[in-house]
Order: sequence, then C-alpha cells, then structure tokens
Amino acid sequence: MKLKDKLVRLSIRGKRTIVISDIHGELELFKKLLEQVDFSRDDILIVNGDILDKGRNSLGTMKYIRQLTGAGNVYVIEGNCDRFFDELEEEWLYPYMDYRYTVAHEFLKETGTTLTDYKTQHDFAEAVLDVYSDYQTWFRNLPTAIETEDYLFVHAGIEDDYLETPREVALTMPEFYLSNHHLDKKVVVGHYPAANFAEAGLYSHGIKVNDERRIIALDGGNQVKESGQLNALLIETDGTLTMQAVDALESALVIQDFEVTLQEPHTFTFPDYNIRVMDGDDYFTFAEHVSTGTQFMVKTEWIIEKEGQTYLKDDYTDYFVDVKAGEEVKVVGQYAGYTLIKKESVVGWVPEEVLDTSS
Ligand SMILES: [Mn+2]
Repeated sequence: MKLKDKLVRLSIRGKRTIVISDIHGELELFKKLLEQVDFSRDDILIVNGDILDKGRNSLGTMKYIRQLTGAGNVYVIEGNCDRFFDELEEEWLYPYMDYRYTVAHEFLKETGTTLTDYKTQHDFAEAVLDVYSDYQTWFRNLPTAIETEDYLFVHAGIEDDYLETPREVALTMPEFYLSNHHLDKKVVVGHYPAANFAEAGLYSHGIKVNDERRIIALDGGNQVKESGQLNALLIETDGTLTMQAVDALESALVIQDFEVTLQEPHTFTFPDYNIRVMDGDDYFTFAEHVSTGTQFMVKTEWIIEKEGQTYLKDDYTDYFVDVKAGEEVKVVGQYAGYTLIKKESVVGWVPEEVLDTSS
C-alpha cells in the first residue's frame, strides 16, 4: 500500500484549520486543548495520527474523535499507534504490555478480565474484536495523508516521490523534520517529538517550523516526555500560523526575578545518554557527553550508572530560564536547590527560591 492509495484531497481555504497529533489516549487534555482554541463547527480539525496507546483513555479518545467526525468538519489521519486492532495477534503485544499502558489494558479493565482468562492470544484478539470490529474498520479506512492547497498532513513523513511513499514509511519514518522533500507544499508531521530537534541548545516542546525545508513538526511529546505537552497548530483564515498547547503539569508562581545573562545551553535527548563524569557536588557535576564531546554541567541527580558506564537518566537540558516575579510557569520536577520548569514550551532550571510551589 502506498500513500496515494489512501490520500484524501481537501480544500481548507477560508477556513481556520486546527491540527493536533499524538493525542495518545489523553482525552481530557485533548478536550482542554479544543476548548482553549475555541474549536467550533466553523473550523476544520485535522487529527494527524496516534489517537491510541500510552495514555490513560485510548478507547474513550477514539470514541470521542469518531463521534466528532460525524459533524463533517473533522478529519483523522492514521498513525502507527492506531493499528492496534490489526496487531492483536502480534507476538510482541504481550511483552510490550509489560512496559506500556496500552489499549489492551483498557480492554481488560473494561471487561473485568485478565490475560489469563484467555486460553490463547487468538482468543483474546477475538474477544476484543467482538466488541470493537467496527473501530477496526474505521481505523483501517483512515487516510494515510491529507493534501490541501498548501499543505500535506501525514503522521511521520514522506519519501522523494510523495505519492509513492509506502504506507509503512509514512506512518513510522523517524526524524523527518531533519530531512528534505521535493513537494511544493508544507509537510506537517507528528510522530517524533519536536523536542528531539533541539535548536540553539534549547529543549522545547513547541511546534517547530522550518520554512526552508517546508516541514512542520507538531508532536509536543505528550505521554512520551516527562515535560511534554499536546500542541495545536492553527492555520488562520489568512494563512498565518499560530500555536497553542496544554499539558498536565502543575503551575507555580514566580516570586523573584531570575536572569542569567551569558549562557550557551545544551540539550541531550533520547537515546544518546552516555556521559563521562568528572568533578561535582550534590548539586551539579561537570561531565562530558560522549558522542558529541560536549562538556556541560549536569544536575547530579540526573546521573545513573549501568554496567560501569554513566548515563543521563532522561532527556537533559542545562539551560537556565529567565523568569520575572508574577509570571506563572509549569513545574516539571524539584531537585536539590533547583526546580526544573517549563515556560512557553521551553524547559530549564531556576533556583528553587524563585518559585512559590506551596499552593
Ligand atoms: Mn507515532
């Protein structure tokens, strides 16, 4: 199957268009985002893949979104995580369930059963499809891409001859944001967290737009990154782009100004976590990122050891965020002496005393 076999052409001229990807079962966040952007029947909404998996309510999310499509202004594109109902008998499913909360877990919860209640995986698959074969059909019939006057929306990416892109590639290609394409339109993708493409050393979950390569990376790392968010790209009726986001992090009030005048931030993202540790204390440790040779200060609690090697425990940024008293920021985590925060989609550190985290 090729992209051209499951391509929908659509006119969005004169309509405000809202694009959201990688909802991953977070129905409440999705609803909050729709409310925040003031979504109405006058808009077009494009859900750019990965409704299912990872989050807490994939079944509820798919039901809600399918219902939305009934109004005629909502379009859904398939993502690699949306093939659950076709993967029920795959060998990897049960092992995968050991480290991710999946649609299968939700089904067990919904039916009050456990995997041991099914003699074989085939029996389990049949039980799921007894209830959800209708959704299996719905997911199968979703387009791989939607092409409009100025945009191509696809979950992961395209090859040189976009129409000939194999469906599998369109759904799973990694890091498309860093590649080039020959289409004379902007290609909007999700699938791969935009934060992985650090620009100027910043760890940002905001939507990344590259005008030169005509690529927009939407995925805010919702359910994949600890500080992730659900992003919405808004194509206004005059064609301008704006963006909005929601997340599940707690807010905190800034009670003291904090500013770092000179810094050169670094960001290291999955899976490139190997570091060499030099000197440090309980707060920060001087380290070298092995694959890039970058020397930086790492928050000491971030260092983990495995088989005699040292690694970052997760994505890491050494950026210090400027904040002003009265501002509201999101709290990602509290560590010795310093708090990791997110301000306007960018993650970084502030000394703990600049925040009021009591409320
Ligand atoms: Mn995906």
